[in-house]
Formats: sequence, structure tokens, C-alpha cells
Amino acid sequence: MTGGAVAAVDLGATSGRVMIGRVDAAAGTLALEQVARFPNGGVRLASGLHWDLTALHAHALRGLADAVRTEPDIASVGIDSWAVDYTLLRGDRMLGEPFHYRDERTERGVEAVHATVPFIELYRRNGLQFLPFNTLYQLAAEGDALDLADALLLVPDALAFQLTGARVAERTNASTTGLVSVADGTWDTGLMDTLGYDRTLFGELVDPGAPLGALRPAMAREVGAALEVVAVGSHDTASAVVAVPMTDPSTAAYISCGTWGLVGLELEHAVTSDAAREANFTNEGGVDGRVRFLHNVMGLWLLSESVRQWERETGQAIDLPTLLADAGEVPASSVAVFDANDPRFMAPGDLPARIAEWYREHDLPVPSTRAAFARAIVESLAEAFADAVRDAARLAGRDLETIHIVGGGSLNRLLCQRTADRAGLPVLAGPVEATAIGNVLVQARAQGWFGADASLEQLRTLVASAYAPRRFTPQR
Ligand code: LFR
Repeated sequence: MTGGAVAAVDLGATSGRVMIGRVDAAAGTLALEQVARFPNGGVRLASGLHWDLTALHAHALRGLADAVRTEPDIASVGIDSWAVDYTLLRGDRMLGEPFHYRDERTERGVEAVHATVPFIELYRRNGLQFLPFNTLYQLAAEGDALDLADALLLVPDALAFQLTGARVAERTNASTTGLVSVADGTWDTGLMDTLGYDRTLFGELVDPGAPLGALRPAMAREVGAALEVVAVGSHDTASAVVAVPMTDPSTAAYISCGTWGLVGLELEHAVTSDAAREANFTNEGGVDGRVRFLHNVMGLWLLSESVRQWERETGQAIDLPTLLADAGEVPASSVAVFDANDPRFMAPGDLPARIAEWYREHDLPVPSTRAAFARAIVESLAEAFADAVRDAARLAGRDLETIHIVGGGSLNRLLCQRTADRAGLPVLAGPVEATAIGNVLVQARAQGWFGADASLEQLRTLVASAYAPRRFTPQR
């Protein structure tokens, strides 16, 4: 058999969805059908900002039931989400909803971890850029919950556990915890011991493509079929990179642009030089043991959180396409670029006020209209993207010819064009649903539809023909 249908549960920071992916490798066809979409976001509880994992689980179950009704022959299910966040378990019980990576508690954890293991040493061991919410910092802020727990599962693994009972740690996402060795991709038990994290909390590492088991009988009854769950690149960015239609990864950079802009290269080997550490580049685990050498840029969060604030202030909905069209009319030369990566922009709340504060501190004019604000955000993101592409090329010793932009940001034409202009390289935009496509393709390969040992390049050839990218040529 060279084809069939699978289901992808794809959870983003602002929404989740269940998609059916239909693949025929021999015929060269690939199509996605969205069967469910549901909102996601932080929930404030007495203990801080959390995710509502229980609600996500309920939505996933309902979405899978819709998928089975639409397509009774679904061969498997794959789950992906954002990285680093986790739930603690005692037996089968969840010890509370996972903390959100934008919760402020992580600051305490950073100090505690660095007092024991300095960042230079951490980078040597795990190859990760400094992000204050990396799992190993969050764990240092947990307190006694850690003593009660007997297992820790990252968000997609936690959902797979609810569905099947499997307690595993998918390797691409595990690489974002800071507790996996960059040298060999296994748990760094020495580091766990040093930081006082019980090594038995962490599940067996599995690779994308590994079978995780069938739905528990009670779940199968709700869904209407005993679907098989298969591990995919469960870190959403790992799945997105699978679906970047690069013909030659040695001359292409990618930007997976959604809430975050993940900007970097796919490498065969990690780069953990002093220069890479100083530029804050990460070496996350990719599918097939490849390295996602990239930097986190703040991403469309800057725009969506600003829009949320304006909507809160006025009580009126803002139409994003209209705002972006107006932003396109504002001359680029009339707005100053701000540092999109300034950590003050990380927390939820009044972002326009914080951007204005940044301008005032730097003696630069504050944009005077919402359209000008939106233009400044787009210009500042494009500049940060271009900088990160240049850094990645320099640090990895690559000559780049193209930049691929995938994810929601690939629909933002102004952002794609300005990134091309500022980087001086053509941008190839799309597919918008890269994460779900990567999820689907890793399952399709595990089903054997591509033949044994199909490479990522073979999967990407199919992406490029099913979703021809839109080209943006640099204008200056
Ligand atoms: C993107 C992403 C990034 C990760 C951030 C937090 O959705 O997964 O790769 O750094 O979210 O988990």
C-alpha cells in the first residue's frame, strides 16, 4: 500500500486542531482536512498561569470522533504541541494542570539552577539557548509537588498517556527540557542528579515513528474506533521543519512562524561553540536525528497580544487583515525598528505600552497610530528574522540561497516581503499548516507508505509538489 489516511492532533498556543491527512506516496498526493478547531490559551489560577490540559484532551477526543466519522479508515493518530511544558503524575492522577511557559515563576528557577550549574556548563551538556522557561528551570520552581510525583510527561506525551496508557518521552520534545545530552540524545542522568531531579520521573525516550499503542477501551468507545497512536515529532517545531519544502538543506534557512518565529537551519551535527552560545542558538533534536540549529524570535505573539490589548481597551474586535493592509500603507522609513527579542515582551498583558516604553528609553518616536504600531512590529520582526538567518549562516559556516517561511506567518505577505528585503535573500512562503503536515508525513512513513527508510528529502518533495511555495524576491 502506498497511501491512506491518518489523523493529526496539532496543539498551538492559541488554538488546537484535529486534521485528517490523506497521503498517496506513489501518486504524489497529500491533502489535509480540518475536522475540528478549538481555542487554547493560558488560564489564570490561584497558583499562576496554566494550560487547561483537561479541556485540550476533551477537544482532542471529540475531534478524533469527528475524524473517524468523516474517514472510518484512519490508520493512526499523532500528537504535537509547543515544547517545554509538562504535567506531573502520581500513579494515573495528574497533579494539577501544567504551568504555562509564560508564567513568571520560572525566574526563581533560573537563579537556582545557575547557582548549581553555570550556563556555560549547561550549554556544553545540552546545547540549548537560554530561554527562562526551559523545563529544567521550571522544575527548580516546582517545590514539593516534585516530591509527590512519580512521573513527568511533556504535554503531547501526557495526552498520549491519557489516550493509551503509554508513559514515554518523545525525543524531539524531550530535547527541549535541557535534560537531554546534546552529544548522544539520551537523558543526562548526571545533570538530573546534580540538580536533584529524580531520574525515575522521566520516561523512556522514543523516536518519531514509534508505535505507542491503541486507545484505551474507554477512549476508543468515545472516539468510535480503537485508533493506534504513533509518536511523531511531538515538538511542533520539529514537525514543522519536516514539512519545510527545502530541496537542499545546506543552502536553505527556515522560519517556522506562528506565536514564535523559530529561525535557523537543519544540521547533521550540533554546533555548541562559544560563538553559538553567545548568539543564543539552540541545538534541538529533529526528526531522524537531525539538529534544529535555531534561535527563538518573539514571533506573531507581538502582533496578536497587541491586538488583544487594543480589543480590551476599546471593547471592539479588530480585523487583522484590515490592520495589516493599513500597516502596508505606512512607509517603512517612518517607523523605527525596536528589539523584538527584548525579554520584557514575553509576559502577557499590555504589549503596546511596553513597546512604547522601549522606544522612549531609546529616544525614538513612538508610533502614533495602530497601523504604524503594526508596521513597526512587522519591520522589527523582519529585522530580527534577517539577523538570526545571518547569525545561523555564520555560526554553521553556510552560504545560504533561500529562506523558507512556514506556519501562520507565511500568509503575512508584508512580513514575508520585508524579511526578503532585509535579509537580501528570496523568501519561499508556505505551507501554512507545516506542523500538521509534518505530523501526518511521519505517520505516513511509519505506515510504510513511502517504502522502507524514506528520507526527509523524499517527504519534502511531496510537500513541495502539493503546496508550491509563493516566492518573494528581495526589493533592495
Ligand atoms: C513553538 C514552540 C517553540 C518553543 C516554544 C515554547 O510553538 O514550541 O519551539 O520554544 O513554543 O514551548
